[in-house]
Amino acid sequence: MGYSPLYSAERTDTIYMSVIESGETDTLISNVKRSSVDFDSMKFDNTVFKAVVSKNHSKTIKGAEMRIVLAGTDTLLDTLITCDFYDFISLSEATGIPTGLSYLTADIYLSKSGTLLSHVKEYLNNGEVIFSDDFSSDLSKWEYKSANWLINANSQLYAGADNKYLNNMDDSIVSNEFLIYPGTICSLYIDAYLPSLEFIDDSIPVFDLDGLFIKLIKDGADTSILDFVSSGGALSKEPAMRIKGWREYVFNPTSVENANIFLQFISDSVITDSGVYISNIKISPKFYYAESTSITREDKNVIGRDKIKYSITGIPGDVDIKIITIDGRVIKQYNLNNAPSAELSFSGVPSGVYFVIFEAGKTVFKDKLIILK
Ligand SMILES: [Ca+2]
Repeated sequence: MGYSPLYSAERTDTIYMSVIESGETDTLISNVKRSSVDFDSMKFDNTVFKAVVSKNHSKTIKGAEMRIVLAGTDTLLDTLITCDFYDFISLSEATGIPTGLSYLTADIYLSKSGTLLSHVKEYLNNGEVIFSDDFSSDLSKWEYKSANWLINANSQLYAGADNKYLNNMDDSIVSNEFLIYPGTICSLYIDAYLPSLEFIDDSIPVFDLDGLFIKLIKDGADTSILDFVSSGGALSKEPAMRIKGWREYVFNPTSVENANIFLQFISDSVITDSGVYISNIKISPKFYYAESTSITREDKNVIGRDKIKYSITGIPGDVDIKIITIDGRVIKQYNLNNAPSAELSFSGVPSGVYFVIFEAGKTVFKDKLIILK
């Protein structure tokens, strides 16, 4: 039997081959595993973008071309790395400052000889928790509820009355709308007391009749069940079952979508217990950026320098800069608008101690310099 082996070191980790014996002729099966890449970690704090990218197999991709694009309304970073791709590629790149965006996207394009092998897109939000409620005050973060949803004295949300649930309940509560990103993590802290088994006529055990559905609504229509915290299940010796702790769900929409959390408590017509209490809900993005503010002098050593450079990050708008003497005289003044850096001239300034004051709204930064000439 003659055949040409498939050779594609860049696209595959291993080519699995097997022969199926079918009597008269043999059939050769090959299984080609495609290379794919993913972000292991990603950190973006509006001055620098740091990422570690790995692939799904251990085969080295020689001469890999990896393009990474970070974009908001404008492209903040578009970099091409050409290298032999061993286990991982890490990069650290200076970036611009995003303003007023609800999200950024980060793309990896992995190519070899102009052929795209893998593309992955991730979303970064602006560091805010997407949705959270600790039920410490009211239900203002919820846009709809049927009767029987209450917050108790321990700041727990539950369905029922007087810290117990009732028979024949079917009560829903829907959160305000929020944005979800691929990889968004939803955490709920639950403390539940439910009958472990329910008996009808003292003889027949019945499972899963009372409990809380946790659902996700996407774009106001598409509802999926994340969990059902319910009675029954384990054959416990205890008449009541306790479920306590954080429960975590990962949302993976294909792009940024509007969503709501939908809680629905149901019970049958016999046997009740305390019920399901929720003390915290947190929904956070997988990746986010933090808008940090800093003014940094680029050189520690200022001896013999006529010009001193500062880099400014995360301060949009006007920045007033004053150079003052130790006795408070303003000797130079500058005004910058949205500048990423400032170069201050000390030409003609005699040796001595000076303060450089940066003011931008509430942000004040002071630097002390000893000028020696
Ligand atoms: Ca029941």
